[in-house]
Amino acid sequence: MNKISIVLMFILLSAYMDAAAQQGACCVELDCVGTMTEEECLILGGNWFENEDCDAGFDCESTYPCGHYIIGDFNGNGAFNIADIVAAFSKLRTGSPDAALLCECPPGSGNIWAVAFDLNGSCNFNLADVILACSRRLIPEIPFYPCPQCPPAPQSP
Ligand SMILES: [Ca+2]
Ligand SMILES: [Ca+2]
Repeated sequence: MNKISIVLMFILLSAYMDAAAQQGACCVELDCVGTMTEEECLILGGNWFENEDCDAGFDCESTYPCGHYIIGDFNGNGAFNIADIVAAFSKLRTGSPDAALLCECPPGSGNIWAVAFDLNGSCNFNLADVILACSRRLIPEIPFYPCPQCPPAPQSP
């Protein structure tokens, strides 16, 4: 091995060590459990956010878009209307389109689904939700219930 390749290896190795030592915030479920390397965070089963710091008040909940939706808003345009019902029904019948917001719910469960279109609080999306949405078009008083484990955040005024 000549000198150049030894130097090159050293540069590559130090770059690798730098990358490995990069610190970030580690969110396990929605708790910021510490500031560490990506590898350490993965061992804990967390999600890692480069250059963020738990001690500086990094908010894991802000990384979870599933708290920010309007119930019934399948297509993600910010309101519930007939287009959402059509899209949701089409998804059940033909497999598309996907909901605008697909969320892992409960957080950390690995179960990713159309959380905004769970209207009966059953924590899944199926024909019962579409039927409830149709009923609501006819009788506006019919309430929607979000999945209790992944409710939408209160709307800011
Ligand atoms: Ca909509
Ligand atoms: Ca449901």
